[in-house]
Amino acid sequence: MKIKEIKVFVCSPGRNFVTVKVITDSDIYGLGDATLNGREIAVATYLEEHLIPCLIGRNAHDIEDIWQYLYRGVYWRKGAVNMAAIAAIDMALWDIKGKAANMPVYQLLGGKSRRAVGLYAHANGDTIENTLDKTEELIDQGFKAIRLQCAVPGLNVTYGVLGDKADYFELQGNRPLPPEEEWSTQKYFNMVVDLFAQARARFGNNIHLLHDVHSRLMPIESARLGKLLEPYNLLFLEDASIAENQDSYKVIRQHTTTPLAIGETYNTIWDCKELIQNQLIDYIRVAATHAGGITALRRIADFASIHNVKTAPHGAPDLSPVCFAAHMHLNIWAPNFGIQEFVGFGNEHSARIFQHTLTLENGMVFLSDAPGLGIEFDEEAAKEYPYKRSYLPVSRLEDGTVWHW
Ligand code: CS2
Ligand code: MG
Repeated sequence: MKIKEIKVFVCSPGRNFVTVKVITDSDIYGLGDATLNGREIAVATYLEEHLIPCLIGRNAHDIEDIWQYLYRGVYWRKGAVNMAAIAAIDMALWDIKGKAANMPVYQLLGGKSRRAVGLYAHANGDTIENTLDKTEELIDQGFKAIRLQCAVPGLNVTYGVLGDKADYFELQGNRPLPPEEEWSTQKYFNMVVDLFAQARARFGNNIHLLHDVHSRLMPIESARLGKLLEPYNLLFLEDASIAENQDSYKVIRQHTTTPLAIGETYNTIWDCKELIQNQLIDYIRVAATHAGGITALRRIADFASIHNVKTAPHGAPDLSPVCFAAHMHLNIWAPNFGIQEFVGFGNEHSARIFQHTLTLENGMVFLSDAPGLGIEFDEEAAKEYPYKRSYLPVSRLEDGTVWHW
């Protein structure tokens, strides 16, 4: 079964998505997600100019050889653009193999380890009260794990809290350039411990709570936050500090028993190797789209498993429904699966483009037995939503210093 053609689509049904369609000479095709938020066109061009010409005529069944050819066979390894492109091809080839075998991808990985996939939902609010009201709504909908994020009083904007803006396009106005957001660690500490104290007082201990720091703290500050949050029993604290220097997590780890999660920006196993093998984290959050596809995530999951680290794939709205479908197959299989981030199945516009076969019930996702990834892409509908330039915000301290995020 030879690869006949590969098409790349960039569409924007509320967010920009880069979708790859690998078509074979037996007319079975597969879909992959190559979305890199704020750098979408770089990946699309990289695919079209550099990768696709090398793939036409290859056997679509050779998933491993094609992965190695694109990763090891190329002098320039790793990198966000490169790995997103490899990931999309890899996902599409798994989709094709599943369709050819008439089996869902999770069967090819080894079958189900569980009935359904547990999720955590997001409660984002302008005030603590408002965040907790949203938490209550999610609990009423059946979610058993919720990530709480609240605007920091005294700062102009807090990431993830859009105020009166409908989305990031509206936040950027007619001037699509990176919005800037202030950060103050002191002001954040004044709010965040109170948020979790009030959440536990209101909801008790039968609900999982999580929090994303977006890497804004220095390691010793993360250690302090982890200690202060211990009484509120978080499922995990995400991206407490940057771990480009993976050793810095030792500082956090030696001070607190609050479980730690990281990985949504990682491109390869090498970005988290020391974190995992030294058991400095509890959850690895790599995404199939950004860390090299299903082939790479399966390898990271197995490596994590022998070090008691669970998987918790990134599930933000800038990963397309194709990536979400790929995560569901990995999650239902991985013996060391922890939890999946979930922000809904997308808006009415993206639902016209992507049709999935998943069902949501009581805070869990159930997979169908549709062959491959179980997702369809409507090329004609996608054309109605052309690409719109968009950026993630940049973070600065109150004195103007560019800060981590
Ligand atoms: C966030 C993301 O979902 C998360 O955990 O960190 O919203 C992240 O900021 C975006 O995916 C960036 O592209
Ligand atoms: Mg995050």
